[in-house]
Amino acid sequence: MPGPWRWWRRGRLATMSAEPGTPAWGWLPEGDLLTRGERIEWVGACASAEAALRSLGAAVHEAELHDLHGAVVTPGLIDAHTHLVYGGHRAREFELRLEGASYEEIARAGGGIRSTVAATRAATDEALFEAALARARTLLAGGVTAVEVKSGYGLSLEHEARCLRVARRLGDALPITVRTTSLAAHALPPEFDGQADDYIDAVCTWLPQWHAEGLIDAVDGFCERIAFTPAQIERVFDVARRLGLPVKLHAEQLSDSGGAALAARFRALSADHLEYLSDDGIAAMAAAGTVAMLLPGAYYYLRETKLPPVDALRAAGVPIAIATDHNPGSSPTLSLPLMLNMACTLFRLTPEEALAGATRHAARALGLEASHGQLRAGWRADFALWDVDHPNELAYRFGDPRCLGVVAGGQAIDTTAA
Ligand code: DI6
Ligand code: FE
Repeated sequence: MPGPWRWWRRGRLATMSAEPGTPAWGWLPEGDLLTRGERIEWVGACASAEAALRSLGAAVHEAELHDLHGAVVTPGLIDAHTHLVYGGHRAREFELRLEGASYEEIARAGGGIRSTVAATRAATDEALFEAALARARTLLAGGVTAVEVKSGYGLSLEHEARCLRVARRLGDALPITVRTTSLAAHALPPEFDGQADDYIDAVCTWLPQWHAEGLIDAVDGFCERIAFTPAQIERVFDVARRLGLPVKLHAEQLSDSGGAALAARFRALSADHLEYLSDDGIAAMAAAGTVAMLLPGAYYYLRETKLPPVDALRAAGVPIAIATDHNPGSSPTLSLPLMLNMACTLFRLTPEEALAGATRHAARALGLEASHGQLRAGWRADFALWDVDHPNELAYRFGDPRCLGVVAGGQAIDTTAA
C-alpha cells in the first residue's frame, strides 16, 4: 500500500538537490510537494502542482491539502554522528578542564570516556532508553529526521548490545530514521587494562554476534594515541568487511595517526573529526569517495585550535558533512542548527555548504544518499519547516531555534508532543 496522497502547498523550498542546472540551495521560491505515503512523488512550482498530481494518476480531491504558509522547507536534517546512548553526564570534568586539565589528561587518569562507561553499565535499560529518547526528541524538535547512533559506552558484549538495542528502540518510538553503529573500539574498558590487543580480539568475536541480532548498520572506531592504533582498528575493519558492514572512523581528532587513509582503504562511508588530517589522507579520501565528517561542536568544546583542512578538502572534491557529535564529554550539544552556524564561523564553510553538510552529504555518510537528504521525487518525504525568509538564516542565527515542525515519512509531526 503506497499510502495517502498529500499536497504540501506554498512553501519556499531549499531542495538541496545538486542536479546540474539547479540554482544554489536547489531554491524554489514558490514550491509545492506531492507525497504519497512515505515518499516524495513530485517537487516543483506551485503553478504546475495540480497538473502534476493528475499526471501521476491522482484526482485532486484525493489529496490531503497542507498549507505551508510560505515557510522555508528544507530536507529533514540528518545528524550522522552521535553518541546518544549513555548514562550520567560529565559536568565535573568540564570544571576540571576549566581549571586547566586537558581532555587527554583526564582520559589518561581514568576519567573521560571511562567514567561514562561506568555510569552506562550501572544504568537500567529503561533509564538508558528514557535519557536517549529525550535527547532524540530534542534533535527532532530542531529539524532532525534521521540520526546515526553509536554505541561505545558499554565496551562489553552485554553492555554494548544493551546500548544498541536502546538505539534501535528510538527508531520505533519516534518518527525518525535511526542508523546504528558499533563503536566498541572506542576506549579500553578497565577489565582489559594494558591489554588493548586482547580487547580488540574480543571485539572481533562480539561483532558477528551483534550483527546476527540485527543490531548494527556500520562499524566505527577511535584511532588515536589515547585509544587504538591503525593496526588494531584494521583488525576490527577486517571483521566488518567479512560481515558486509560499512565502516567509518574517528580519525585525526587529536593527532595525525593515519586513520583517514586507513578508513579510505576500507572504502569508509566517512572519516570524522579530521582536524589533523594530512594531504595524503585527503587524497586517499577523495579517491575512495569517503565523506569528511566535520564536528564543530567538539572543536569548540575542547577549545581545539587546529582547523580541519577545509580548503584542501574542497579542492580535492571531498564531500563535507557536519554533525553534532553529541556525547557527554566533548560535545554535549543537541542542536544541529547550532552546528550549521559553527561550521561557518569556525570552519569557514558557506551557509549553503553547511546545510548540504547536514542534509545531502550527511545522507551519503550514512549510505542513504539515494533516499534521504534532498527534496526530490523518489526520496523519502522527510522535511523540516522553518520560520525564516531564506535558508541562509539557518546558519546566520545561533541559539535561536526556528524550526516550526517536521514532516517525517510523509506525516506532519507535532515536535512538541512527539
Ligand atoms: N571522540 C570524541 O570526541 C568522542 N569520542 C571520540 O572518539 C568523545 C567521547 C567522550 O569524551 O565521551
Ligand atoms: Fe564522536
